[in-house]
Amino acid sequence: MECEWLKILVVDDKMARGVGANVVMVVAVWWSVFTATQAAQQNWTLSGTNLTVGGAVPGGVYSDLMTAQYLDKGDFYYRFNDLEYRFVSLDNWTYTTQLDVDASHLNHTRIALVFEGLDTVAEVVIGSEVVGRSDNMFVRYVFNVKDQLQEGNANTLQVKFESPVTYAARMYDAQAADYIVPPKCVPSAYQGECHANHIRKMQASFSWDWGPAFPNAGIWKDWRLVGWNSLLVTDIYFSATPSSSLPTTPDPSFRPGWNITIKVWCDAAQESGEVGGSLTISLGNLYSLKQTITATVENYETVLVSNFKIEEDQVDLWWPNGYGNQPLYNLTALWSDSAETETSSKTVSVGFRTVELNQDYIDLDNITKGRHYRVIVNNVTLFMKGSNWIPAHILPESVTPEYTRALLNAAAQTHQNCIRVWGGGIYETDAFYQIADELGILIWEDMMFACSMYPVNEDFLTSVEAEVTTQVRRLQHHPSILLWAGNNENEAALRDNWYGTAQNFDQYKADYITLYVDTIRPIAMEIDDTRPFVVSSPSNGIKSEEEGYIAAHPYDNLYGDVHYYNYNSDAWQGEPFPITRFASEYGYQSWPSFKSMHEVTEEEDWSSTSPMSYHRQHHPVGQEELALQIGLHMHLPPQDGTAASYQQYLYLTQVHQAMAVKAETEFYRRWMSSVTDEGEGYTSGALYWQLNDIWQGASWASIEYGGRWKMLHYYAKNFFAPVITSTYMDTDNVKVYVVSDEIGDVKNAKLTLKLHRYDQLGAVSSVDNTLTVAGRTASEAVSLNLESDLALSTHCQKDLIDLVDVCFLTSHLALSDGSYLAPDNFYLLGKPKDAPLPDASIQVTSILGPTSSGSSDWTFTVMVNSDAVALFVWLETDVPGVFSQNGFVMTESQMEVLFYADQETTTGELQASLTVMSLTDTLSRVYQNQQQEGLKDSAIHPNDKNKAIHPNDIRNVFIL
Ligand code: BMA
Repeated sequence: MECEWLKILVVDDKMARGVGANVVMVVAVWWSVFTATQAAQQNWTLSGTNLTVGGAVPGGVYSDLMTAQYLDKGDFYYRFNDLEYRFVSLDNWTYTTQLDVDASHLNHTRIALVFEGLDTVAEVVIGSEVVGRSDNMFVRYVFNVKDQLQEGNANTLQVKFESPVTYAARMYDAQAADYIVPPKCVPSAYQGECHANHIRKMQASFSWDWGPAFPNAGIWKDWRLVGWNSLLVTDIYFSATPSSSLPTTPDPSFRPGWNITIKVWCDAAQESGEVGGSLTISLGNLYSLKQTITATVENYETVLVSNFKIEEDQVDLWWPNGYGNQPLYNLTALWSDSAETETSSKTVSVGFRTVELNQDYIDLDNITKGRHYRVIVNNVTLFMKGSNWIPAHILPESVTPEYTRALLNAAAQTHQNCIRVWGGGIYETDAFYQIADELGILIWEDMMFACSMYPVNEDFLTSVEAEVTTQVRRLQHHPSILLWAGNNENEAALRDNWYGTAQNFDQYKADYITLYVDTIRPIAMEIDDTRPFVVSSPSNGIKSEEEGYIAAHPYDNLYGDVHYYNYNSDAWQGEPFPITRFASEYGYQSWPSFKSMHEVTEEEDWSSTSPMSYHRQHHPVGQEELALQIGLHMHLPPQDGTAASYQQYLYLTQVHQAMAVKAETEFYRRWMSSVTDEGEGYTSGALYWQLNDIWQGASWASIEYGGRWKMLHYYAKNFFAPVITSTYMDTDNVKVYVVSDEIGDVKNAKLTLKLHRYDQLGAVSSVDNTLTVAGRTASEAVSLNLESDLALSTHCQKDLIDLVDVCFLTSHLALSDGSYLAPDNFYLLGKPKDAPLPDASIQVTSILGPTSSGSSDWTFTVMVNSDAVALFVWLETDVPGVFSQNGFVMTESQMEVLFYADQETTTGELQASLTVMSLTDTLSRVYQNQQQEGLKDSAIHPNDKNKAIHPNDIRNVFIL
């Protein structure tokens, strides 16, 4: 046969959508049925009961029905549409297309349909013959179809999806005939579907405590029909070990040699036996070698191996964000058959770094003090600063690489160097990890198992084996991936009987070990021997393993990581947070801005107690906890159905969240380099829960759905800064810590602590200290007595108000030349609700720009003026972009803030929608309401000591 040489690009979703070009899979084969472009342009229909519409592949049923306007009640996230549209997930859906095949195509040894992802339970049919089945959203399926195809376009391909909800229920019932694998269902507050743990699908698609249920179906990743005679390159493994030890202090000029191992996984045209050909490996312009290889094929697969060395001084180290650059090198594996008539190749980008999760005893002379849980990159112990990632949309097809990049950029801009991909979502897109590689964000990668027990029948385990194989092979080469973790919270759930497993503990424990220890772990470690595997998060790490994988106290502060949530005590004042080795989850809820809520609500919804607010609050008693937390420090405005009071409520939730997570994160950073006599301390990481939102609702996120920064995200920019000051009260003493993640020491730094009165601009007194800021150390810089050192009673008298309610502190750390070494920080000695907070009048007095800065080509300088001290000053605009700071405290009459617009913007456009508010606005509202309601005589301004309590004041509801 005459050979037609078709060089085609078969690309992952990132490439298809035009993002960065580093991970490009190039398949040049003798013949291929569809190029990527053809595959993408192939027409599909989607059919359900009594309905046929156009289908998009890759895509999903919900989106197709929306495009076809069959879903006619508006946006997916509008009001109660998650319930309105739930019927979609209860139906079965079929995608259909016609495959046009030339006679010449049919001669190839193997012809296969390759699906990078099918969501989830489907039968793949050509004509009337079933060619394959899927039951796992995370598996790459390759179905042989040579015998089912015929010449011409009469090849009808159907992918028939069963409702994920009914399938999960069927599996649950079948399992329950033996014993129940709980939880039976999510809490009713989730408004979700049951039995997500019985289907290998995004667990959160059945609902979570921050998101809706949209159990989707569809061909959610790329697919192709391909014919070949030899090998197709599918994935590349990359291992680089330094040939000499790295220094423990980073030295940019140190560029060691590396021992490299490459493995190339291939799909073979034949089922078994030997295949001859050549493998060419090229690594940037550093290395290229063609080797002749005879590969042994088993079950249509083979792996090709190549070892080589990179000499010294050839490559730069890849560093996490904040510690250096992220050089990436293109690695290409090219297979050619012996006759050199058929080739297949793939290019990925790789980086040179080492990672270790160190669990040494902290004190070899006293091992009861426990073990470290610290991340060592390139031989340097680094504090992990970051957050937890959930899916960026409930429908994966709705997430663009641009949006992913915006979210990860926002993490990098706030000094985050580690993000945990949480186990109830998806193994993220290629674009996600590529962007993380580029930004230097280490990825703690959970396997997708969360908050449940899971079945361990043969079918389930077989499916999980394929899942782990698919995903670890796909992702292994990314320098950003720090570790694999088996599951989210299932060790703790089992130990603490979250789902009523105690009566049959031994059974569930055995199942747990079967799934994570005996099935997932060996596969992951066999494929990827370059990074650690931990069985669960939280866990005690090695200690959990020693205790048979279900530790007696999985939340032990002396071992492993901890998830910590407490909504009932006073987080602002540093309630007793755990002195853990690694805080991998902690957080507090808030609501998104009014601008976000406005998009999906109607006026009748604008109250914290409206049915809509409860509908979007999936965390049981979350609204009450939020009210309690706000009431501890501020005044909850009466919810009178007006936009203003609702807006103030939303704002207060964000203030509360920002302050609480600030206090907790500073606490963890303060414990970085010290330890108690019992061994608590040496905290090595703080990953707050959670970075991003899935929709507009109450959640722990610091970034709203759509990308708008909440106050917490602005605070993260400060509390994760490389060097911070952190103040707290230890009985009568004010302690100021300086925490530095910098590698080197900084001499002659000047720390200034200022005392301020709420009713007076400027400081009333201040204390200076000169110090050396030690690198990668947290230490107490000063300890001052409020009375003797800061003369509290001299400066902070006012009527009958407590001294600590009249004054507050700010801290400043500067270099000897006066420039800032750390962001300014503040510490409230008392509670704002008890403070004589003046009615500040805050104005934006000028907007200058735009100019070009490193952050944006449209950077504006916004001057904010106030006639009085103001807390939590909050700027908002409709123009997409971020401020240099927000939610700040004004102690001077003027503040300069930069605004970085995402798009071309004029001063007029920015000015038109720019608003400013502060805590005073919520206080005066309480006051006004008291007056309106005839409480004038008894109602004193809430700033005054003898204030009356407003009927809606939270103090009437809760005993504090
Ligand atoms: C954690 C997570 C999630 C949850 C969050 C907030 O424990 O693992 O399951 O969304 O708490 O409740």
